[in-house]
Amino acid sequence: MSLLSLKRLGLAAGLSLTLVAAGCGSGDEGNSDGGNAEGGSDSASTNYGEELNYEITGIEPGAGVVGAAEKAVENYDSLAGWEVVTSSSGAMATALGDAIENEEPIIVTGWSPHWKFQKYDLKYLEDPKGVFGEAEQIKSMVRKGLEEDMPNAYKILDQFQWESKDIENVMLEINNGADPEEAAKAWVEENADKVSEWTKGTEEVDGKEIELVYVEWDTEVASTNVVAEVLRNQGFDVTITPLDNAVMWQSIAGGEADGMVAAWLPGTHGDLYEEHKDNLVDLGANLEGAKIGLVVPKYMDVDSIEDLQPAE
Ligand code: PBE
Repeated sequence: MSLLSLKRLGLAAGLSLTLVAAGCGSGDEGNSDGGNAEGGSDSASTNYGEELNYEITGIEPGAGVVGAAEKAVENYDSLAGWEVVTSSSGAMATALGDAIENEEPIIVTGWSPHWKFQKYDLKYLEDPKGVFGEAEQIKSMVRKGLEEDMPNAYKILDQFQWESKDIENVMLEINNGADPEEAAKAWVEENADKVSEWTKGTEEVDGKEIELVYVEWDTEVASTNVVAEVLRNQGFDVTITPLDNAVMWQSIAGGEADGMVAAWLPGTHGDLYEEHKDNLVDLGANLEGAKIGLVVPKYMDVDSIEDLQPAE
């Protein structure tokens, strides 16, 4: 679907809903029965809960954003009786695309950077209780002993650092059908200046084996493939292994894998970091300004989690 027709969809939906969109956002906490029967005087009066069967479209069960969404269900009266349905990042993206094509409501566990914000008109629902946290960093973690064993790889992982627009370019290419390794290769070729900052002060090696671990989230597919490509260009024999989130952390702390660039902190993976921080090496941020939350198409007449209606 073209961007133009998407915009038109959004506009049509926006117009038909404007009439009922008066005065949003008065925080009526504790008033859990303030839903459908109020005549639309307060928050958005479309009962999306009913239309959505009180379901939030989640991703992998181990993802931090799924845990945060479950916490939101517990903490917001407006989400009483809702459920976070887990699946995979790919299934979530498909469900989002289908809903937008049909101009239907949907609420997903979302995050940025992500190509979906370039492809669709989306918004984060306001989170007045701060359950999803503030802006985050994506950090790199390596196993203890890597610096001594592979100083050049350690230095590259330590120096790896880019911006949202960089990773989003790679993500968009992959979403448009490029093989992740090819997309990474192309980005590395086109961004030689940036890459040379990451390899600065290192020497090439001769086929030394290194294993990076990640989770198959779109962000991490992009970043891990780019770092792998840079290491390959320096002579490393790189394996990248997709794992469940908790297992990814465990494998670095246990020294089975060498490194990862997929740690979302301080919030999203805060509990995993606390559990493993004494057994790994924190190399700091590789990206600033990441974020998680509940994400909806802009044509939905809802701005805050508190505007939703509980199941009863
Ligand atoms: N994510 C992408 C992950 C971190 C990276 C937001 C889906 C999570 O929720 O754990």
